[in-house]
Amino acid sequence: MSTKQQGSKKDDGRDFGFVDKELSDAVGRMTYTDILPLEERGYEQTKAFLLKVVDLLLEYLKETFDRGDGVGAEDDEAHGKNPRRGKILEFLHPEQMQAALDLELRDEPRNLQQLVDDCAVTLKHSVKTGHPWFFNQLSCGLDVVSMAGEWLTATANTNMFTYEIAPVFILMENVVMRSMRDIIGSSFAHGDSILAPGGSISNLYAFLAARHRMFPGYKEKGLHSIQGQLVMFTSDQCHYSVRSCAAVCGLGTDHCVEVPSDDRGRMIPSELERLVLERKKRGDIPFFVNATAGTTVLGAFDPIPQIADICTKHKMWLHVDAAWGGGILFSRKYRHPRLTGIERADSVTWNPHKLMGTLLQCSTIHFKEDGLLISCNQMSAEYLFMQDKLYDVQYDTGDKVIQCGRHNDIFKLWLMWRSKGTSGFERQMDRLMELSEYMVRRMKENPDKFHLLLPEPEMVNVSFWYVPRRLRSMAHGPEREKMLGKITPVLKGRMMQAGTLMVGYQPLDDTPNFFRNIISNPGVKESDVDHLIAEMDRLGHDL
Ligand code: ABU
Repeated sequence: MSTKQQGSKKDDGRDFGFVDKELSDAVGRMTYTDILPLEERGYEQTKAFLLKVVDLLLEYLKETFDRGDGVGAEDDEAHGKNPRRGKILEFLHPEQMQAALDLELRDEPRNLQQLVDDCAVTLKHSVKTGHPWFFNQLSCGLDVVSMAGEWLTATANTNMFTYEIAPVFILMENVVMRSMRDIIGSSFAHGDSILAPGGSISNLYAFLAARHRMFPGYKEKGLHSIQGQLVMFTSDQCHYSVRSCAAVCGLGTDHCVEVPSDDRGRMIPSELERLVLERKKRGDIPFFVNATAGTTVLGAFDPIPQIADICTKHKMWLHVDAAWGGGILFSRKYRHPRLTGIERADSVTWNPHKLMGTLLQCSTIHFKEDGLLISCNQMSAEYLFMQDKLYDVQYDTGDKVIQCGRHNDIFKLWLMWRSKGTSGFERQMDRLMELSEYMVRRMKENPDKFHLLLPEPEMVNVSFWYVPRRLRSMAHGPEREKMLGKITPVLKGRMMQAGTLMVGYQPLDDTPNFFRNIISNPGVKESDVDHLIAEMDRLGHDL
């Protein structure tokens, strides 16, 4: 009798890769009650089950790095070529995916073989974001050491709020945060930092600390303790989370003033000062400026020194959102002028899960002033943060944040940093930037097919239109841009159907849809950029 559950015509994942997915009949028929933790003598069957899952993960890993030309070649001899080789995804529309998958939850337990099949089918239909032809998001790639760290983290399964239950991880967090602050600059050496669930929440922590620094009464007394309208400033190219701070913290988005940017997407400092003075004249209280170091679409760096001068003059908090561009701090070659002046900031957001390639998610927020986080956010929950514990309770970092439970995002970063050393990160940043320069060069060699929005990007964001044959002789201008803007999503759709390339696109203000290519995967090579150039042309020349 089959160990598979009956009555389903859904995809069972058995054709995922060439790994043997069969548990022995006896183990396959078992359920969760036969393995740990319910069956304390169930180690052997637990191990058999988990090893099968690990086999699937390794198969997925192999596919992730397979350009269709070698990884897993031994499989070709034994089984014939895997049709998924060289593919990032096999696209299905939501209703097709729904029809293919059995996702329903039932009253009765499923057996272990079914769970292995569930894992196979999940991996089979996932997008391989670590594939070198996935250029779609800011976070691309799959660092194997960081992944090993995430496996360990999942197994250790602890919460980061107290030293009591996360002693090693809390100490690692201290070491890594101190190292990151040292890299930001010596003015941050005696500051404070914390990991947060994403860059948006990191920016929120900066906002909360800035308000607390200027209006410490807000914590107890709330909005009425501030006599006047608080106003924050950010460029019109900033990440939307900055506006979200204004919405969730009681300012309202009307009081998050968008400062115009120049034609490269950088905040114009004279415009910032004009808008600050305008708001002051109205009687408002300008208190917070966000400078972006690496905007999401164009990869622009706001001019921090000039913005810092204005903040000093008008006594405003300077936050640098380097969620995206922070990794460049490692690079002596590219750090200046992009991040020059960052040490003058009061707070800095920096996401290792973006340019540094740490596994999702890993986001950090750093403060120049120590003590602010705890003073701003501490609620002294008696059941968690007792002051009479047997160890030094300053290591119970959980009371510095507005969350209670905090995921362990540090081990995968610490292990990755150990593996590369600081110099390895510097090499990685330089390589990503050089590859992006290579891509720009290749596009400039094909000006009939590719039109760059920024001929000299500051970051690994390369923004461009692909030009199909019929529009190549047309002079570039608003009319052609409008037509290219319509073609862009169609070409993206073809990429996804083919499964051989993924590049993001978006409109930007009045500019119609264009592609934004990101090289943040350290596994990308020049030949992958050549693949992108050729594949876009193969899929799009007739549009
Ligand atoms: N938080 C910004 C991520 C956007 C992107 O990956 O494209």
